[in-house]
Amino acid sequence: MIDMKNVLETWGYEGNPENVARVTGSWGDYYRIVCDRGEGIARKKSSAFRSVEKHLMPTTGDFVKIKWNNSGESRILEVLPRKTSFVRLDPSSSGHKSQVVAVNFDTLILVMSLNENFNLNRMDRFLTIAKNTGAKNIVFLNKTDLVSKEEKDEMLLAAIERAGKDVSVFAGSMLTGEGIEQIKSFTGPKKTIALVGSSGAGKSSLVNMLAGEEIMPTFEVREKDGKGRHTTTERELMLLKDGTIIMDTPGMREVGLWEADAGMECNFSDIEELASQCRFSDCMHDTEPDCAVKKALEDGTLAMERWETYVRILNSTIPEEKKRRTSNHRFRE
Ligand SMILES: Nc1nc2c(ncn2[C@@H]2O[C@H](COP(=O)(O)OP(=O)(O)OP(=O)(O)O)[C@@H](O)[C@H]2O)c(=O)[nH]1
Ligand SMILES: [Mg+2]
Ligand SMILES: [Zn+2]
Repeated sequence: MIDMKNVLETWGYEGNPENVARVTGSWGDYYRIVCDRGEGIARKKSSAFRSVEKHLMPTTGDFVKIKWNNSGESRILEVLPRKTSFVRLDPSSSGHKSQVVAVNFDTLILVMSLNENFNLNRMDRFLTIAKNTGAKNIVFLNKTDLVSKEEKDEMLLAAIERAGKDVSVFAGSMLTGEGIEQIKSFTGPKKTIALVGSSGAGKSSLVNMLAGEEIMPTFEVREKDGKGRHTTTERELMLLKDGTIIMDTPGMREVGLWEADAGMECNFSDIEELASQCRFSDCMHDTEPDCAVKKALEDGTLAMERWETYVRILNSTIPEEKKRRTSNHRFRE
């Protein structure tokens, strides 16, 4: 028999578990919850959420206050403050709405495969958000079995360099198990790990490898371009036998930005530092004299590709953020 008294604690909750549950999945208006009373289905108490913004609605990974119902649907009364959250722009809203990808995680793993999916600019865009969350960030370069040792080393080195010192980057294969030990050094009881990345990168394969069994369906990528088929369609929070709590998410083609402030500073601090050395504080880095950015681009100390990434990222942040930060940048797109 499972010790029902401490269920919520094994799902990562540290406070008083009375009337608290964790959301482990959601389908439309229905949520799957787990708490010390057991596992159940819940819906929002509508009057309690009438004026709550969309990104603060209950979502997979949340701890919520509930009114438990032993014989039917429980009611969600309130979302408890989130320890961490990974939020992106909702691509369908042309940049006006945010979308919560994962909440209450201790470690965020960006899974990127070493085939056509490998893209350092995309990694940058993920990390720009990830560096804001306060969680430990990992980049896992998957599918080493598909590339030569030299190719692997080259891509690994480039990714380590680009990710910066606070991010752990390693490579491996969820076909051969290479790299799983390194990932396991971040797993363990009561720790929540969230997986993000493109469809087909191998997020669900990683879950299965950690679980030691096929608990998530996976599906082969398209042969012609290595793109995934969006096999995982809902976010799901699972408890593994070793006590690790893991969240699998559907693949994201791209990640918009939101609240990218601090992340931007630490990821592009060299560029911000450069821009601060221009003669004019409102320099457009165009025709102005003594422009430090232009000079660095000319003498090669700032790579054009990196500058363009920076401008493109600024271009995808929320409108207010964009206005404030990019009023002095000229866009190439
Ligand atoms: N060769 C090779 N194939 C792998 C590796 N890891 C995963 N795959 C395969 O890649 C395909 C996609 O893997 P999934 O785990 O379904 O990818 P996903 O990131 O969960 O994709 P979505 O659920 O669509 O977001 C599957 O056919 C896996 O078997 C690896 O290390 N090497
Ligand atoms: Mg999947
Ligand atoms: Zn300038």
